[in-house]
Amino acid sequence: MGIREDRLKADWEETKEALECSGGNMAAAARKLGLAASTVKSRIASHPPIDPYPIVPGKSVNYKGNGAINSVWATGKNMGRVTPEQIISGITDALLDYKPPAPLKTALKGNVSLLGLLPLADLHMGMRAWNRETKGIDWDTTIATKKYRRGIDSLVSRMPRCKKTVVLVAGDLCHADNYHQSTTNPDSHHIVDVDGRYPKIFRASTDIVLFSVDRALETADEVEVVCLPGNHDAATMAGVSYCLEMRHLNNKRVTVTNSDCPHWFSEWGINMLACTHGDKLKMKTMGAYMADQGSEIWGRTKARYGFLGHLHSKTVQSGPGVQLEILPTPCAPDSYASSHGFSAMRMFQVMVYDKKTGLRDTITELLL
Ligand SMILES: [Mn+2]
Repeated sequence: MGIREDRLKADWEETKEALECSGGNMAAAARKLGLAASTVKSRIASHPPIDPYPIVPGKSVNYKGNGAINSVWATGKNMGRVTPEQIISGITDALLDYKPPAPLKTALKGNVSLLGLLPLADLHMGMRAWNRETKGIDWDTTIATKKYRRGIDSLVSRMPRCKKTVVLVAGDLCHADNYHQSTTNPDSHHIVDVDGRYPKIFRASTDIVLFSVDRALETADEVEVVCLPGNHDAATMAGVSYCLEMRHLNNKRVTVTNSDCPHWFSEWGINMLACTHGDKLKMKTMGAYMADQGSEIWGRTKARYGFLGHLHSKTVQSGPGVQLEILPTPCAPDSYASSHGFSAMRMFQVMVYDKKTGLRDTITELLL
């Protein structure tokens, strides 16, 4: 190293020391050295940074790329020299006491214990609604089919793999049960708002159940279709359930429980499941009816769930030994429903039951 280099090095050392002592203040460092500020500035500008992590007590310094001080501001605390190694060490120390949770045990070891329950409650296929009259949304068979299919697709795509899925047609699959545009009981004179001719309604009603069964077969080893009559569709349901039987006659993965009896009981491990449409057997007697007519299943099970349709508004009630639920409907209100103020949120839902632990999940899908 030559004399000039020695001199430059010595100049920088004294400048650096003065800067450090004056908190990085260039003017103060110049005064300390008895030099012009421009001289100190020039020494800084011509020298690369020596220490990338300078100690600046009580101050924070921002350096330019060439090592010159860009700005200095006071800090509330002297952080001292902090190197990347110290940062790494600090993080490591902080994590020493952290114990990560044990990996979750896979909830789905196989699928032997899960049952999916997909209710199709009060779909009222063939109903027609005019939004100016109902303040709801326009509704007809085409709209219903499109929205129902989309909703069922979304639900089934979120279901776990199940050993079995029950497609539970809980009554009122269609709106009018005959060519006279009335509900099932001709004496009720209940003429309803209908979209299209009866065969069109029958076909749309059958198709949406077939679609649901096909979808359910994608996530379950076996599918049971349960067809229960309602007050709008008792005759139609007999035909629809027979169509389903014929369609799946040779399919060992599908069984059909037809609509001969308006009540359904079933058992899945500790679970008792039951359903009726709810126009005749009401919620207040559903639990007692389950215990009476399903006494053997009731005796073997611990988690009991009874479902009803008809009222279109999701309602859950826990009674002695059983949880009862009125299923929601994805159907829009017609003029009758809207005039009575029936406007519950339209939705599908699917439940998943475990043989050993009962109700495990409820998955919902709003139809907006
Ligand atoms: Mn009904």
